[in-house]
Order: sequence, then C-alpha cells, then structure tokens
Amino acid sequence: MKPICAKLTPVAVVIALSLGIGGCNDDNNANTESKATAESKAQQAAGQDGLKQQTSEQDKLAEAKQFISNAESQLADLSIEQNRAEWIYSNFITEDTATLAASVGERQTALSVQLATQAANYSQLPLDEVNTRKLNILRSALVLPAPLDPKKNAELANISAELNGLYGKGKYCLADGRCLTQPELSGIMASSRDPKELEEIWKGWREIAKPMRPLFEREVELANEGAKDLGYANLSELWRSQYDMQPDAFSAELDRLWGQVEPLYESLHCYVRGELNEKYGDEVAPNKGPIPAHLLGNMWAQQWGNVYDMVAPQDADPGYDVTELLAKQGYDEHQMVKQAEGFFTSLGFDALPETFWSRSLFLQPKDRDVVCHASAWDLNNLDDIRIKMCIQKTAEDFTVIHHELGHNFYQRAYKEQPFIFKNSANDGFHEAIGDTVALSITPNYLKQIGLLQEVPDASKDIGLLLRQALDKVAFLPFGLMIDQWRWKVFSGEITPAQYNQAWWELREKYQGVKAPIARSEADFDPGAKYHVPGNVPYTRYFLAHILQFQFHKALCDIAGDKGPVHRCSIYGNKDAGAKLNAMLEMGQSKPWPEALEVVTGSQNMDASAVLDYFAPLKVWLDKQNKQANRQCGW
Ligand code: X8Z
Ligand code: ZN
Repeated sequence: MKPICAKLTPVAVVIALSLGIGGCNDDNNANTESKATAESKAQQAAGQDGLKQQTSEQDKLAEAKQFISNAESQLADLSIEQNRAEWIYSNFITEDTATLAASVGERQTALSVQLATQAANYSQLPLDEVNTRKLNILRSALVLPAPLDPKKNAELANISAELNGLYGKGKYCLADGRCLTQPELSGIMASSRDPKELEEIWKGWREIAKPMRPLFEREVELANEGAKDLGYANLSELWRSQYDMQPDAFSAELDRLWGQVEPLYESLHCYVRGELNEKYGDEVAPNKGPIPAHLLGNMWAQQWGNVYDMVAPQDADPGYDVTELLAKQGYDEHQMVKQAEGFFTSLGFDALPETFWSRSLFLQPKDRDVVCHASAWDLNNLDDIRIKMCIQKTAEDFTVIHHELGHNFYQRAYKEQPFIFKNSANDGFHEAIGDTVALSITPNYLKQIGLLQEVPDASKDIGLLLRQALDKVAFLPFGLMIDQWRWKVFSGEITPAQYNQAWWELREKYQGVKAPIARSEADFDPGAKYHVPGNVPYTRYFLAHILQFQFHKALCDIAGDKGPVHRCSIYGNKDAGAKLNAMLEMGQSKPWPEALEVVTGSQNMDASAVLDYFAPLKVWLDKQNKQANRQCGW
C-alpha cells in the first residue's frame, strides 16, 4: 500500500494553482512606496497568510478524503478474506480453522484500530457530509478494539476465536450417553413439561460456559484497553457511540422506550406466572416473585411462545399451530426457506441467487462441529449472500428463517453503497427487517400459501395476540438486560467477582425471572448465551422489537390495510415493498432517523406501535389478572 501523502501531492498542487497561489509579487520600487502602497502590501501579506492557511486547510481536506478512500478499499478487500475464513471456521470448527480465522481477525482488528486512530486526526475538518459520516463510522464502528500492542492484539484474536469455538462445540450429555447440541437441547426446553427434565437440561447447557469465564474476563480487559487507546472511556462508551447521538443520550432513549412497554410486560408476566402456577403448582411455579427460568419454553427464557399451550385462552384459541401445519404439508428445511423467499419476492424483491441455495447451510451436519446459531452472510459485499442455520422444522424456526433472509435482502439492497455505508441505518434496523416481514405471517397469509384451510374469526384474536406477545413482548426486557449487564462489566461497575450474581440481579430486575437452582461465581451463565462469547452487541434486538412494530404499522398503512394491524399482512403488496426497499437501499449512508422517516414518516423510535398492536390483549390480560385476584409484580 502506498503511503497516503504520495497520492496527495498532485491533488494539493491542483488546488493551490486554482486558488492563484504560487504567483510572484515582484515590487522593485520599495523606496518610493506610499503609505497606501505599504498598507496594501501589508494587506496583501495578510491575505497571503490567509491564503496559506486556506491552502493548508485545503491540503488537509484533500489528505483526509484520500485517507478515507484508501481506508475504505483496504477494509473492503480484507473483509472478503475475513468473511471466507469465518465462514469456513463456523462451518467446520477445528484447531486449524480457528487459527486461520483468528489470524485474519487479528489483521482486521489491527487495520481497523490503525484507521480509527488516524481518523481522529481529521475529525475537526470541515469535510462534506458524506466524508464526515464515513470518518465518524471509521472512528466508532469497532466492537472488539484491540490495544495497539500487536502481542495483545494477537491474544485478543485468539481469545475471541476460542470463546466462539467453546460455544459452537458445546454439548450436554444425557445419562443414556447421548450428547446433544444447543438446538437439540432447545428442542427439549420447548416441548418438555417435566420440571425435573427441564431443570436438568437448563443446568446441563450452562456447564459449557464455565471455562469461558477467565477468557471473557481477559477479553474485556484487552478490549477496554483498545477502547481507551481510541479515546473512549471504556468499551461501553464505544458501543453506545454507534447511534448518531451521544452515548448517554442513547442510554436515556432506551430507558424511555422500556418505560413505554414495561406496563404491558408486567401484565403479561403476571398472567403467565398465574397460569403456570395453576398447571405446575406452588412448589414448582409459585404465584409470587420471579418466574423460574426453566419453565418458559426457551433455554434463556427470552421468548415464551413455546408455552402457549400452557397459557392459551380457553375460548379464544385460533386452533392451529404452524409447526403442525408445516408437518402436515410435509415441508422440509429447503421448502421452509423457499416459502420465506416467496414473501420477499411478493414484495418486489429479486429472487435469491442460485449460489444462495448451493452455498447456504440449512441442516446440522452429523459429522462435524458447526456454529448452529442462525446467521446471515454476505461473503463478497455484493451478491454472495447465504444463511447458516441448523433448521428445526418448527414455527419458531420458520420465523427465524424470515429473520435471516431479512438480513440478506437488506445486504443486497445496499450493495451499491460505498463499503463504509454497507450496513443498516443502525444495528436495530438490520435485526428488524425479517421480523417485520414475519409479522405478516397471519392466518390469512397462511391460507393464501396453502398451509391453513380455514381462517379463524375475530373471536380468536386474543389467542393470536397472546401467542405473538409471548415471543415479542416477553423478549423486550431480555433484549435490554444483556447489554445493561455488559456495559456495567465494561465500565467496571460489575467486577469479575460479581459476574454471575449481577447477571441474575438484572434478570430479576428487568424480566422477573430467577434461576431454578442455586448459582454461584463458579458458574458463568452469561456465557451460555451465544452473543456473549460471540461478542455480538445485543441492544440491537431490543431496538428491533420496537422498530418492527413501527415498520409493520407504516407498511400496512401504505398497503391501504384498514383492519386491525395484527391481522394485516403486506404479502404481495408492491407499494409497501418499494417503500421498504427505498429505506434498505440507503444502507448506513444517512443518520438512522432519516432512514426511519422514509418508511414511517417519523424520525423517532416509538413503542406506541407495540402498545397499539397489543391494546386488545392488554385489556384482556388486566381483566384476567383482576378476576383471578393476582398480585402482579415481583
Ligand atoms: O441472534 C438472533 C438471530 C441472529 S442475528 C437468530 N436473534 C436473537 C437471539 O437469538 O438471541 C434473533 C432474536 C434475538
Ligand atoms: Zn439477526
């Protein structure tokens, strides 16, 4: 790579000439100089100083632009190599692939840190809007910054790969000798109603996280040092600096959004706790205090849709279950993905490329370790898009497939943007697109695609809404608490000696759930959640769970749907699709409020759309809780 200044010189010269700098001011008659001439000379000299200053500013501006352009092409080139190394590693976890992935990761981090450091030198310049934005992104878009010391960078890259590997390879072996992977264990958490079995699986999976603790502690130490090198107080401040606003203002924004939905969550929590108490009894599921986390149908108690059958309203059940419908029609994993693609093409998006089908991973391989946690990839920053997922033939995974394809269609929509803008408006947007589409998987839609025979009438809406709330509303405090914990860990407010205890304090505070068995600092329960060893920021999912309701409502309006928003499906509506595409195409080129405005007409994130969607359910829940004389809260 040529040094930046070598390319800069000609540009600086051109600017200087166009400003008339460098001409001679030859005055031979110095003795006859009048006062006026002297003054004018003085002015000229001052003017020249000004011009010199201008010149150096112009030089600086040109240098900055050249720097940004070089940075962009270096990052783009390396990203392709890194994507390939990571893809191979997560599809084939071995010592060798871990080493290769760590080695590219190390180079990528070194480059990003170097560029972020240099970018700071240009931050005061009056650059144009596009370059100012690119520069800001270059400075703040790191999630795992390494210290400048190459040894520490290498150490961090190895830790990061090792943590990922520990999660990906994680298994729990049952008494009968069968060793199960995370999706297999999650299957039991979803379907078993035996508290002892649930407790065993819950506890067993968390064993995989114990060895992560020292690695995670060191990872935090190193990345904090990296964040400080870049001028941030700690990694928390860096993570919170990626939202086109001050980090503390962003935290306040989250509190505001959570405040909007908290009463709805409390009503749901109260109802579910009461129903579980009736099914399991006081011993297993007390009707006061936090809910034991193993009873909610999910390994992390983050989405509760799998216990819908335990809490379904007696006379308002829609009477169908998508898992069963898929089985009845004999859907396999490939057909599930095809069907999800069909939704996007119905909106006017182009079909997925042939390479998507030949290169994606849909099935858990029997003969090797892979990272099963679902993900979407764009290998060449253009059209080599893929998903990687160990699909289970369930309603839950049918939704996750839509989620993943949302990433892929977003990636393809912004492919014409310059590399630095090839991203979503903020990370919550990326997580919200597929979910927005999945909100349109209504009974009507299921009938249209031949999965459902008869659409339940409006008297069954409470059942539909409850099923949706168990996933979407129950998720909100979980989506928030993970990074509340991590940000405190990064800032030092939570010390390593308090990792697990603080985790459960926050789980209780936000979610009102508790561990089913005693936990101690010998455990590292945060590590049993993919995004902690994977170092993936989590607030994005909280934002997505607000944004998707805003998008859904706005797109239903565009589609001219006049019915209740929970029955609206934008399937087949090209106007809604075009509007969505207009936002996706922008990538990260504008501050997120401007992207939000394209679809919703508003620049603000607002949970009113969530409250409106669930308004009939809230009334119903409160009535049920009152009738059963339940004491809500924990
Ligand atoms: O991690 C994911 C996606 C991949 S970005 C499958 N999600 C979060 C999770 O599983 O914890 C989607 C919802 C929340
Ligand atoms: Zn996602």
